[in-house]
Amino acid sequence: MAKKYDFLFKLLLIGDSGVGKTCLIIRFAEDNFNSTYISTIGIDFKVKTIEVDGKKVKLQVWDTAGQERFKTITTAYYRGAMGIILVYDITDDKSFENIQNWMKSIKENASAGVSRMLLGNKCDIEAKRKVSKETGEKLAKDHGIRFFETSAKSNINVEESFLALARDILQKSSKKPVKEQGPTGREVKITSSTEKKSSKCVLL
Ligand SMILES: Nc1nc2c(ncn2[C@@H]2O[C@H](COP(=O)(O)OP(=O)(O)OP(=O)(O)O)[C@@H](O)[C@H]2O)c(=O)[nH]1
Ligand SMILES: *[C@@H]1O[C@H](CO)[C@@H](O)[C@H](O)[C@H]1NC(C)=O
Ligand SMILES: *[C@@H]1O[C@H](CO)[C@@H](O)[C@H](O)[C@H]1NC(C)=O
Ligand SMILES: [Mg+2]
Repeated sequence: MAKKYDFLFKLLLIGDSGVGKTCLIIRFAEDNFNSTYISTIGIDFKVKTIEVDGKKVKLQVWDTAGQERFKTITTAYYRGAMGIILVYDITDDKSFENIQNWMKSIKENASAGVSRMLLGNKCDIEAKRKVSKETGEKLAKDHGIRFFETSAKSNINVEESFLALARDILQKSSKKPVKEQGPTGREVKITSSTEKKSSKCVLL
């Protein structure tokens, strides 16, 4: 039997409580959205296998609780991550200001070579926007990392952003295919049927 994947990457999502980390992961892994808010307790993960430049890449995506009381548990997972996705909510100034603190947490607790990416989520709610796209872009540029505005609800830039991060990690790690099976989970192979949704926050 052919091996199921060539690479296994561990990704981690961090950011304030309520910014939409869990919804982004559910949109990415299951292509679903449910507006009922169930705040994450501690840590959780989902897996999805995607194809990046002809390679099968299994992504193990760790979802962290944004609530302060879980900080000790969640920071313990930073070290094993190859990619860390920082998420804020474009309708919530405070969540954007806190990105600084999340960056500091990465510096203190993650591996030195970790790939980072910044996401401004909930870009479907333009009427309540507090953080301009330019402000988000500038912060990402200052840190030399990728930036996307996303919507887990309207499915904007979710797959695109995960794919971009996976590609960055793939290009960094090169030539280290995994030999054995990782933890079991749902394997979903996606084909590149990336249909572009027209929206103000689509980055071209
Ligand atoms: N309009 C809109 N609402 C969203 C979007 N993503 C998430 N939400 C809503 O925001 C709320 C919080 O989403 P979660 O994904 O649970 O937030 P979280 O970052 O995982 O929060 P914690 O688990 O507490 O850290 C829920 O009510 C979601 O329905 C989005 O893209 N657009
Ligand atoms: C959304 O999630 C809640 C809580 O799990 C559930 O009760 C509800 O039925 C879900 N809604 C839909 C449309 O699936
Ligand atoms: C994260 O970093 C802080 C500051 O260096 C340290 O006190 C804490 O123990 C670290 N946490 C983990 C889980 O390593
Ligand atoms: Mg959550």
